[in-house]
Amino acid sequence: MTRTATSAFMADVMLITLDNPPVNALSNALRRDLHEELQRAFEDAAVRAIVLICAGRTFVAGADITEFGQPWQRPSLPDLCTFLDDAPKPVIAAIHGTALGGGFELALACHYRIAALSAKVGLPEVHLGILPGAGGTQRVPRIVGVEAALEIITSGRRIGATEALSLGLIDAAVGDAILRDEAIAFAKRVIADGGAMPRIRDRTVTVEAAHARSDLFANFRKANPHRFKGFLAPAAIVEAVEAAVTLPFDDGLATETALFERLVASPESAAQRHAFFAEREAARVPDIGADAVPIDICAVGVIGAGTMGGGITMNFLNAGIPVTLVEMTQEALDRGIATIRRNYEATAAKGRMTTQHVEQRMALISPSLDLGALVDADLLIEAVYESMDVKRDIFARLDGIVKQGAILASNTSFLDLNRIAAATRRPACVVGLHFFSPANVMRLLEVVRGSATSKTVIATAMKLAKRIGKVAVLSGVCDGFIANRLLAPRGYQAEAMMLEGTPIAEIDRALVGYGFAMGHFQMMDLVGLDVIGRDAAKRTVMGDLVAAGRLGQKRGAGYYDYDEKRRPSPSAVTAALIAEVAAAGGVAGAATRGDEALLARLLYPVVNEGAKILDEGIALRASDIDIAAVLGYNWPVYRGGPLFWADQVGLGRVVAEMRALEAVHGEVFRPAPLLVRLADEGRGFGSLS
Ligand code: TC6
Repeated sequence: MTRTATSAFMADVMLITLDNPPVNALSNALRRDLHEELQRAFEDAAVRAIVLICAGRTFVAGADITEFGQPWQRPSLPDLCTFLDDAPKPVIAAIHGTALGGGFELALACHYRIAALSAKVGLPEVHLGILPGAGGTQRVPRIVGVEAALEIITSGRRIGATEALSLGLIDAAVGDAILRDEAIAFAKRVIADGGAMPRIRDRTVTVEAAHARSDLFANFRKANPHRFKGFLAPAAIVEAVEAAVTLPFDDGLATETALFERLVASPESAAQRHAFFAEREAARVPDIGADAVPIDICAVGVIGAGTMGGGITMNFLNAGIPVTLVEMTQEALDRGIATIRRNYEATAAKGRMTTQHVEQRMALISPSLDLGALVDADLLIEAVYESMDVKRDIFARLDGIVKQGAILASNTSFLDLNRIAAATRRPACVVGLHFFSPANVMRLLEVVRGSATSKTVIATAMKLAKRIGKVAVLSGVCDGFIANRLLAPRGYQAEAMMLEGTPIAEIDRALVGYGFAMGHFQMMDLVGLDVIGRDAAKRTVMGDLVAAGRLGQKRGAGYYDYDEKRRPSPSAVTAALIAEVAAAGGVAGAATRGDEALLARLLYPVVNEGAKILDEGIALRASDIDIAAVLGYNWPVYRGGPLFWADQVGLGRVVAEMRALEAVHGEVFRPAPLLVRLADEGRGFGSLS
């Protein structure tokens, strides 16, 4: 068995190198090997100081998440940190890449930390529904104070070396190339200065200062409600940090361990871990291997400077890739560019970027009214009006203009990509790149594979997605692709229940209670009812609302009435319209009441659609469908996505309840064959991977 930790002795200093690719996660094997190496170094009289350093691209990126849920093998990570805390000689952590979670906690249990200037540290456990369970909640407040610790641990943000140095989280920052030499030199200085072994656990100043401020924790919760809603971990983090203030160090650690154990066993954490791996798994396309070499994307062309085109453009500017932005009229072009600038300036005003960065990004745009300006682009993305004729026309024209090998992408959200591709003589170069609005914010990118799309093009799109900070999910061609098709039934059911007499506020409340940021009708009002395309031939509540000038939040009235602070309240006008439309359509039925019944009605059809999408081969795997819902539709991450959630409910129960709904509401609730098969076999979607 290869050892994951090895030692080399260099005059007084033992250099222990951790080597567990790809990210040096603290697996059972690594902890055991590290413990043995440390033990040897502690016992060797010739060793006077120890440097912990990592091979490969990063310092330790955390505990090994794949081993969660199994009992710890000894030494556990907290044991290892205590072992370091009790070390009889100075230990120095030398950090490059990212020291995250348990990796940073390991470094915090050392006496000193030296980092490469490009390194980042952080405690991102909150994103996995857990807390730093190896002393992080006890040590960080002892360094940075309680308020800063709460902010760092509940946000999970990564902290660059310079900031970490100013916060005292590390003791030195040095050039990347000289980290190893500087760490050894640091160790030698420590030896020369008498071998001091400062332990963070012994620091008391900051936690004692918090004793008198009992309101600190309540205030933090109040100031950050969005971090707490629905999630278990942030509240547990606050409790653990509070223990750092009120209890001696070892008792605080015991509290932290108990909270960690509770969280790691929770369905919420299981769901968040599922999302973590789903995000990474999505990048793998089984039939695309090393033979499909992605092409370099050095210049991009975007056609259409509207809301989508502008947002898409920003992704590339942010990644330093120049964009030629083409519109039909000067006015539309100017408006689009002004919007991009305004977005950047708003970010700068919040202190999240400098004005110099704003100008650098804006300078990467070449505006044009001429498709001919796209001749040198490696990738063209069409983001114009959703009309097959318009799109086919643009693709045919682009075909005559752009260079050989360029990729032609459509941002269509539902049109048949194969028909668009057929308008060109190079369908192998055509792909769908479906961004979600706002395109510069939402992390999902559906990469739509047409029947002729080449492997090179798919490989390029998947790689590019990562470069621009998106999570790519591969979709086959169908109406709505994965995410829109998946979520459409939720909207249909919301509207059906509305006509049957269920108050829209109750429907929305059930969705918000489940964990969505807002309900279906609130969402419609936010987007704007005039923006959402409707079947003009059919009388709908939405159509009537638009006709009455109730366009949504922007007009202070849509499904709801809004006050000047944009707070919604039920509208008598809407209620009357609903009753009229229901009567005109002859809608019968009774109101659905109670969150459980409402959620079954709203969300089981989504699960069912997911089963169909999977069975038809539109999605590669169940976890792709989950991550598309989480990242494209803000499905609450602590539910893991619709299929993971259905597994947790139990597919047997889902099918039984759907059959009961089918008896009342008809075919739309008929369980899909895959769902029935899995339920009959007592399996879940998770068993398919
Ligand atoms: C913790 O520490 C708790 C402590 C308390 C204990 C009491 N474990 O993201 P990438 C895999 S919780 C196992 O594509 P990047 C990942 O699945 C942990 N595997 O690379 C992928 O595998 P694949 C707290 C892990 O360069 C491969 O490594 N730490 C882990 O874009 C490459 O990953 C975190 O939450 C892990 N901890 O980003 C940090 N981490 O190739 C989580 C990664 O088979 N990790 N893998 O698909 C990250 O944020 C990023 O991976 C990164 C590297 C920034 C380290």
